[in-house]
Amino acid sequence: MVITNLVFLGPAGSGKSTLTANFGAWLNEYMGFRVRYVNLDPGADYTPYKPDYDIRELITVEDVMREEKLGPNGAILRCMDLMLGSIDKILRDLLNLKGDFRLIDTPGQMEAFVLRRTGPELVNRLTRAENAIAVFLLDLELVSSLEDLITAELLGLIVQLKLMVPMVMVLNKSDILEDQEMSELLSDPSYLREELEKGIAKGLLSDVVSSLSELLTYFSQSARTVKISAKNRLGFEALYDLIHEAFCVCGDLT
Ligand SMILES: Nc1nc2c(ncn2[C@@H]2O[C@H](COP(=O)(O)OP(=O)(O)O)[C@@H](O)[C@H]2O)c(=O)[nH]1
Ligand SMILES: [Mg+2]
Repeated sequence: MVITNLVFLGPAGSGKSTLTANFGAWLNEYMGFRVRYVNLDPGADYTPYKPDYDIRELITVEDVMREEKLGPNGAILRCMDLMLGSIDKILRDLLNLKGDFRLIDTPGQMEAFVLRRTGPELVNRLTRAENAIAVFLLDLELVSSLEDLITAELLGLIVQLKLMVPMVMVLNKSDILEDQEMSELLSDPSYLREELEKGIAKGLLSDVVSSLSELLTYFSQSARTVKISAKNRLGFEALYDLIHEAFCVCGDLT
């Protein structure tokens, strides 16, 4: 049986570590899968799961700050470069973790991982050796307007572009989403398109947004989206189905 690599990505605080822990527990308890946990965040104070591989055994933001006299932002970037320098060893250690699922938690500061070389290089190598599916998280608490939604979807598009792997988009913290209209917009891409067109017709949205809506129409068809609560373990079956579907494109989930 082939192992499935799930790489959890998303802005700081979107719930990557919580989802890694709780989706992992769900895969194990309800589906009977053997789950291996990977922490790639050298800045994590705490992980809500017990890592089978922990980058902090190699590099920590705290050590780099002290040894290289850097602030937290400089140190996380330096850590990414150090990780790139050790990428062969990191990959070897990851591939040695056998099981059904490898859940890979990434740095809180997504841009440090995704926009620099480390993230794309690691995911690319993982794909060449086995497979990888990106699980991109968005914090629903931060999405309260059409503009927020467009920004969020574009961010997802950038992640997909940088990593070039199948992606599942997860709208997290659905337990605190109160806005019904936003909820409909999120779950129905054709409704989103209609609302965008109405806004454009009324002159509320700029030409830029009009062009972007074309792009997002394509994107919302190609990206798979699911609403979940990482904290309350809601929507995990739908998430599993989407992952399964995405995996069937790139591998063989049996
Ligand atoms: N209400 C709610 N809070 C959540 C959920 N998922 C994560 N959180 C909270 O959001 C904060 C950031 O979560 P964390 O997993 O550390 O985010 P990360 O930076 O992406 O790893 C923590 O306080 C979590 O308890 C959720 O589904 N619902
Ligand atoms: Mg985290």
